Amino acid sequence: MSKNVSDYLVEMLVNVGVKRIYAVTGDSLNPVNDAVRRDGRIQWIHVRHEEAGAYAASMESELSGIGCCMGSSGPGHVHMVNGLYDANRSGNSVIAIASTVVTEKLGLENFQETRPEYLFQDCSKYVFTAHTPKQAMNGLQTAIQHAIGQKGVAVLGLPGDVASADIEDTNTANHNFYTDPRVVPGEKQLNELAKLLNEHKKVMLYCGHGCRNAVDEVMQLAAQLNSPLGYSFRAKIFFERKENPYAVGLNGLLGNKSGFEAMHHAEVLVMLGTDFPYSEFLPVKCKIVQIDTKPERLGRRAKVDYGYCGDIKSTITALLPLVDSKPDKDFLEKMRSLHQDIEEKYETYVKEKGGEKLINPEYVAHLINEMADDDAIFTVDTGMSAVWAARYLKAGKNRYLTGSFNHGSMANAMPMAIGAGLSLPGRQVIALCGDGGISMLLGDLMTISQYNIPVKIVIFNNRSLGMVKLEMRVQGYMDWQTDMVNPDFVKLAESMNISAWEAKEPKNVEPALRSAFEHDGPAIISIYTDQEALAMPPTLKLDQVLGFAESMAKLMLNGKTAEIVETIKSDSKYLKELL
Ligand SMILES: Cc1ncc(C[n+]2csc(CCOP(=O)(O)OP(=O)(O)O)c2C)c(N)n1
Ligand SMILES: [Mg+2]
Repeated sequence: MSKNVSDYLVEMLVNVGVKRIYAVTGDSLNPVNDAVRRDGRIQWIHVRHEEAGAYAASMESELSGIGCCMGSSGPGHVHMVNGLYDANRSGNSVIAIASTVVTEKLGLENFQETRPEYLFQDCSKYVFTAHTPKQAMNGLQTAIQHAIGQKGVAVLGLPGDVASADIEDTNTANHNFYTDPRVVPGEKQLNELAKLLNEHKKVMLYCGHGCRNAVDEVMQLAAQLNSPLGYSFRAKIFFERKENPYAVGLNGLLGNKSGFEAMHHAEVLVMLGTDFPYSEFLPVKCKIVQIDTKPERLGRRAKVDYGYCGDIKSTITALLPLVDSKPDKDFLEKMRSLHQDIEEKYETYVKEKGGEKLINPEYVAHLINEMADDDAIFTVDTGMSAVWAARYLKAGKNRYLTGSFNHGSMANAMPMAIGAGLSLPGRQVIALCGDGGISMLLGDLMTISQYNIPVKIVIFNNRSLGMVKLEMRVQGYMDWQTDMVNPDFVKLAESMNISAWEAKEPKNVEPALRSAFEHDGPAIISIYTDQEALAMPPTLKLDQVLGFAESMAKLMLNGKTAEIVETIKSDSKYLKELL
């Protein structure tokens, strides 16, 4: 029987390990849908919005190595863009099929026509629109190699007539190759690095997601150097555990004093597998080493003195025999004690549980951390829930935590949970969502319902775009257009056949979370949190005070006395905490 391009496509996707396709079918995508159905080896997940599909595929890749999503002509594939940006920037291998109008109509501004090469240029490692069946096969071969080799998104534009065209054979391999090369700096560079570490007393390690497969090696290096060990948000889940005697926390916008101070008091800072974006939090006086598999990243955000290309596992393994042990624990102990103080301070927020509809979000995050499985997978939205996650979620035996940490998009946590729940069905999956975030892709709660994915969706229901509220105040703007009028999330969930709980008072939080976590199926927990909870690192408090003063001054200049009184009244709690 003859095979068409879509049959070959399915064959290659199966061979490279794709288990699910997240898509909304229609028009030019229907031949692919048909081939997937006839083949039967890949599950088609009918998402409600293609953006959610892209996030889910990205998460599937992050946890299991490869993900796939598809969108039909024009608007169907345009919807994938935001999720694909996130996947590409997170280093997740995602194959995206953008089906499009038939070849003879291309270039005429036809109904639903886009130009995928332009559209996906900035959110992919590779994008190509095939105009003939052979091009489609060759393009697919190289697209998949890009996705898995360069760890990012590859897009194939596929006109409907090409997707359904018969094809004999091609001159490409028609199957793909995972390559896992070991990358180690050269001997001269390793010796240079060892000498640097041996010559200085105070070394700090700062670890990023690139350390994911090298936790043991990083710990050995920290032990050998007695060095404080800080980490990025995306890497904290590998290192932030009570028993880790080197952990000093995060630095950066969501970080804390010990992570910051350890860097600034070190003589040598070693950045391992991190593309840490907050240059303003990095030191300039000490010697900085950066090691990354991607040489193009070296030195682009910090005053790096020594840049090396290498994967962290192999590089540390090669480095360890060259590095002398440092018995002096002075620097480490000072930084650890600072970290301890900060952890204790965070605990004090937890003890204040809040009031009616003013539940302390810190308390909620703390409970989630206490109650979650040792191998839970957390996904967090961009917004205040990311702050609470950064402060209160800790590593378990095999926990995992992710969010839109590079792209910074809202509404990521719930669709990421879909990908996590489907790709690793044995693991508990908990999404920490903002009410703003969940509202953006609300329709995909129906995907969770339809496929009965047992994820736990915790909504930090503060009835506002909380993070922006804070941001506007810090920047000296009037806080405006940040309030949210929300649906009753419990009723909404029930209408979707999802079990739901809510907590309006602190005493109900624990039972609501417990019931939801024990429930055998998807669950939503809406928690009425306090939108005034403070989140910025203490160093930014001054900025907040100044921001507030500036907005008051603007009002005074405009003679808006009533608004001044109103703002002071509504901000009284916030002001009390600041001053
Ligand atoms: C798609 C998108 N739109 C807008 C923003 C800007 N933004 C960042 S956080 C945020 C507020 C998030 O509100 P919510 O989800 O309710 O979380 P909260 O901060 O209240 O916990 C906004 C609007 C963004 N990051 N992404
Ligand atoms: Mg909110």
